[in-house]
Amino acid sequence: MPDSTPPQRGFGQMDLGLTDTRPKRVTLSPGATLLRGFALDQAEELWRALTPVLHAAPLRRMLTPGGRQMSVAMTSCGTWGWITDQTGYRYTRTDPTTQAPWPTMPRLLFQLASRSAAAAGFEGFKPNACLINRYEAGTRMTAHQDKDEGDITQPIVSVSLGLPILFLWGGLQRTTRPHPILLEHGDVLVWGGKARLHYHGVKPLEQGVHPLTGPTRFNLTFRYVAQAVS
Ligand code: MD3
Ligand code: FE
Repeated sequence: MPDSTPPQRGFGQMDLGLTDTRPKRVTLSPGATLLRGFALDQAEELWRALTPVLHAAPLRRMLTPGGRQMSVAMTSCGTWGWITDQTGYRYTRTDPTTQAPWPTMPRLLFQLASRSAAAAGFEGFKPNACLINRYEAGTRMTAHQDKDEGDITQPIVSVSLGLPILFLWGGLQRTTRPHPILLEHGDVLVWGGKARLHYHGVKPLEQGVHPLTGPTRFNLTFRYVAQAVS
């Protein structure tokens, strides 16, 4: 006789009312897809892959064209890296800090970005730039558009690691009131089509400690840069 009694549940499976029932995939607006936890099972590997990149191209707080120091610390890997200084925003092939080419984009990162884009309907995404943003308590990013890539038909893929943050999703005009979206460790966002030129930013990071990243949040944004100078 087959035994139909359900298996005894250990504490490991006990439902304490904490089961995450939120949808794994959310369309925020046409072209913008949140893939909750898409990078979760690779988070530690991603973190390990970042270590040599951060060694070769140290995080730095750059100056905006207006002369203000950004609160986000940044660096890049891939063929192109995004920089800002008093002369403007642009992508370069070399790191102005080390004057060396930006570190190679680790295969694991490239593949995650490409798989994420495909999962959101953008097949064949081949990012050639990865901007790495580090947030500490109080770090924020004011509303902006990403339009330095020279090809807005290509999506941008963003991967969140570490402490959670409130992302602010705006409209095509800076004045549209943004709506807040919680971004957590392992979440992936894909922005393409109509969403590609929406204004966006993040609220100041709240204090906390994450088991992988400590008191910080990292965000990786994968881009395809078509035309650039220097
Ligand atoms: C929507 N980074 O690096 S990620 C950025 O959390 C940037 O570090 C934020 O905005 C961060 O430029 C937000 C989500 C994101 C990234 C790029 C986008 C949303 C986007 C490009 C177009 C539209
Ligand atoms: Fe952005």
